[in-house]
Amino acid sequence: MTTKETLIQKLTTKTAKIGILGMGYVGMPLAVVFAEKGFDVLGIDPDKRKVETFDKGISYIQDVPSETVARLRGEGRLKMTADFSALAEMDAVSICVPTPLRKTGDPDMSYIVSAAEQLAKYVHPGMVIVLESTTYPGTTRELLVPMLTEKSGLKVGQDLFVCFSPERVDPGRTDWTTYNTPKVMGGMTPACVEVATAWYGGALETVVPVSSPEAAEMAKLLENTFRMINIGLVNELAIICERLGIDVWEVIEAAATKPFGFMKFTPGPGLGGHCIPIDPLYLSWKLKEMNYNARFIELASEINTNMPRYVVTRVMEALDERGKTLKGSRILVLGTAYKPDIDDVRESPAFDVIALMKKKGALVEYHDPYIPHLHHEYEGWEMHSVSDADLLAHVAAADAVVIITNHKIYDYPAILNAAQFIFDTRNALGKAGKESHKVVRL
Ligand code: SAJ
Repeated sequence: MTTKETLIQKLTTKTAKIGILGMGYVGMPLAVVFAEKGFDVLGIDPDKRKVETFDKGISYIQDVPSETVARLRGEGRLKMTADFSALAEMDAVSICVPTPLRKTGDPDMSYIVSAAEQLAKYVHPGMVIVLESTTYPGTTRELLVPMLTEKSGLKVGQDLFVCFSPERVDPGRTDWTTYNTPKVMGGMTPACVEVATAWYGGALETVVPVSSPEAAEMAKLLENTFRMINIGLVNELAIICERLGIDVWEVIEAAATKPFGFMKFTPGPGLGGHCIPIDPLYLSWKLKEMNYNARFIELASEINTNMPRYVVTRVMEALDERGKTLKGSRILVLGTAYKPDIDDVRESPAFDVIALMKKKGALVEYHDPYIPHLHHEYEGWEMHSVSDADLLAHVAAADAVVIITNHKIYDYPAILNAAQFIFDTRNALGKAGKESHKVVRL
């Protein structure tokens, strides 16, 4: 049997040893899916605290229950280590490491590079490697493969099989999971796709092969750039409607009654999260290298990035109309997570709104039931959430309440009743907000 046939046999009989490099919000759910389907899985992560927590049978990932971790660990089907040398024993490895932005706004490829450096030490014939981290088109072919083959001399498509398969994990979502979300798979060669499909197809519901790693890398960027640009569109629509004296929320609801050819997005105080604000900039960065300026992406990103400043300007204008200045006013920000009903603040526009209002002399507090503490990475300030028990008292005392994140858990009628004035960036108050003289909406 050829190397490929032997590896496919190990994968289809689930005797292959699976390594997941990077056990975060992508790697851990993927490791669990493979282990649940009968593979022998080893999670490899340099963060010893993650390994220690795992070894106590505790999950540190919101979407993976601790009982699942404890059970799979107890059955010996899922283990974790911080020791990269374990890669030498692996037949199949998924790379699920972060791809953030540097402070300069350029892609930070350091996690992929260090993962590839570790893998290069232990890569061997009869191994399949799948990169899942969102990145610019060309990363697999131009960066990962050379690092894996230059020293080892392995031949891709013969004794080493390499693919790109974009992660589509949406933390907190329960309808679409790692198991049932279709998985795009782009291989360096047809044999690579065949091997990776034999592997992932044995655990996930649907694998969608494409012709190259670049096609798979670009598919992911299209998915999230599509969202970022459309959010930018409705954010600009909110600015336009305000100037025209038209209710943008009514306009969007009306447009959303169109059963085809339209997809609803809603305006907000800006773009948060570790995907939408970041992924499109990986694409525009790559294109700049080729002297092509992705104007759509740049413009939408500019509009989204400016939304926090626009919100603060609108709050200033609304206070002015009420005979108050932002300087010296008590402001209560409601909701600082980057989207409703989760405990993640990464890139949250709340940071920008709060920082801008502080700079203008406002006395800013916040409440978020999911975010007890805020630390501004660049400006260094720290804040603690107002307690749930004191929330309504602080609402009443504030010259302006600014709703940034519309968590479902809030008692909006009580907040509306207690407040002097509310600036609602999410239409969280709905019809009651539209009809109240105490409320201005984005
Ligand atoms: N946002 C708006 N208006 C909208 C939608 C989102 O202002 O109409 C804002 C959110 O408040 C947030 C940011 O954009 O600050 C991103 O929101 P998101 O709903 O896109 O949530 P994310 O960042 O968690 O995106 C993830 C992505 N999943 C993956 O990359 C695997 C994205 O592709 C999903 O479509 C999205 O979840 C989802 O649908 O929940």
